[in-house]
Amino acid sequence: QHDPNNLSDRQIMVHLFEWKWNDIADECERFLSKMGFAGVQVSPPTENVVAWEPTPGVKRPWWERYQPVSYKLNTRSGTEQQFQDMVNRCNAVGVRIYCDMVLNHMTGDWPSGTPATGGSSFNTGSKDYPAVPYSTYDFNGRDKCSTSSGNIENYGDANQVRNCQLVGLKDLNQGSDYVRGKIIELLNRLISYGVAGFRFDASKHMWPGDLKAIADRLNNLPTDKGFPAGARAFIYQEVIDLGGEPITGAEYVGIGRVTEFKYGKFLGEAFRGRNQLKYLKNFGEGWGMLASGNALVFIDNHDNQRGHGAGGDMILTFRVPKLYKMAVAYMLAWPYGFTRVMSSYYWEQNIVNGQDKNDWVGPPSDSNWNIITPTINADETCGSGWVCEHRWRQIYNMVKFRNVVHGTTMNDWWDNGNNQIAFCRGGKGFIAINNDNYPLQQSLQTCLPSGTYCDVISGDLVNNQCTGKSITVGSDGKAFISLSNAEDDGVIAFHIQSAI
Ligand code: AAO
Repeated sequence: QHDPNNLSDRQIMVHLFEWKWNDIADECERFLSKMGFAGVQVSPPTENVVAWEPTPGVKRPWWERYQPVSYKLNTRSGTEQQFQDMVNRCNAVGVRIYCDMVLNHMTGDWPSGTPATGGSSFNTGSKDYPAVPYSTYDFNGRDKCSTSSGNIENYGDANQVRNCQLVGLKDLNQGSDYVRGKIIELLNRLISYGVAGFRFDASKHMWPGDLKAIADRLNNLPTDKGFPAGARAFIYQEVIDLGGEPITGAEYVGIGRVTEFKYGKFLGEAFRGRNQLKYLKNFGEGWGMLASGNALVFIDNHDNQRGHGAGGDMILTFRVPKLYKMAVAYMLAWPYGFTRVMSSYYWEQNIVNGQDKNDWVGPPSDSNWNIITPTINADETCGSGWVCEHRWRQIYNMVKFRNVVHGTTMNDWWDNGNNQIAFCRGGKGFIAINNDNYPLQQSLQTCLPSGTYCDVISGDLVNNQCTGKSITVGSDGKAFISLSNAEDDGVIAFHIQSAI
């Protein structure tokens, strides 16, 4: 189902990667609701392996959460009780919770006695996960996977990709009624708590027919948690499709939305100068991407911001802040897909031969490896190792922009033939971006009523005054836009609610 079950005036989700449930509940109440965020993608809630030191020097990596041991809701993010409390508190302020669900597999190989975050035991040699329970019969075996390693060796072979192990992770057989039943039971439990939707991790590695059978048997969202009668869980599936492989995202659009990885890669290329911004005039379907209503889009995700997944070195992240804020602003102003904003923690990179040796580093944590609560600075930004891109003014003000212009189409496109662009949204909002190495100085058609507007990138509208730049729109709808390439930000944006 493609509808995020969002309030109609809230159109953006944020991925609070590795946040604790209590902290997310606080964030819903003190910030996300106020700023108009529709929902939060939370890290996998299911019990996972405790990866003390899988290889020397690697301790409690973030990726341990993608190795489930059971369907108990006990992780470094908190307990089942805390999870339920978060869902209730966020729903109460109109912010939805979307869970990252690892349904394709269980753990990789671990020595016996390896602990799990909820205290469950498991045996990877015999593929026993008694806390679910799953046993060896519930996994794809030699009958289905023909590679000598038992792992996916060739993404050109769709059968391998679905029936063999992804990087050694024990591959559940979603074709089995029993496995389907366990997965459905888990998802329905989350739905009963008030969860509004799911990210299906590693969907490429599951058969679309199996996912459809599972999705069809989910319960309606509960009316006693505030959802309208008959509402269905939102589903978005992680399928990396950059072209060139037999499995396509299009195979999955009947079930729900699909992560459109071309989006962030193409924008990365454009803003990094491998392409020109003028070509973004028809960004979306015109670029060979999924239909807008089938796409979940983002600039970076938790994988490709650290070299996992897909997109390579073209992906923009918080480490190139000026370009990143420009790309996020473009995404949030552009009418395509349902948008997701990434919210990261910081880690020190150690690049050796083009690869980050620290790509495993987990979230900020104390000496007992408990995740630390983000601190909030006076200017709304985060501390204690949390980057919180969603709390950067240039980003949260564009969240508001997207909400304000929602329902309109793009009009009055302008470009200078290179990397200066501007466009309007149906009389409600205007944006200009300068990614050339010279100033933008131009009188442009804005589509907004005459008046004075605050630029929401350099500042805010406070007490009927602009704390940053202001822009005057004349009776002809034109405004003089001045945006130097030397400024901190390469964007000017304003909308009807930033009018003085
Ligand atoms: C960890 C260790 C492993 C160990 C394993 C088992 O790192 O060394 O073997 O445990 O003990 C995360 C981490 C993994 C981690 C795993 C489990 O990223 O490192 O393994 O948790 O703890 C594929 C999948 C995609 C997946 C992505 C990372 O298709 O689903 O790999 N993403 C999700 C999650 C992710 C998570 C998992 C799945 C597993 O978001 O966080 O893994 O739950 C091609 C294919 C893609 C494929 C990539 C990477 O992409 O098309 O489908 O993604 O390769 O293998 C160009 C191409 C592009 C290509 C890309 C990379 O960009 O155009 O198509 O190059 O070659």
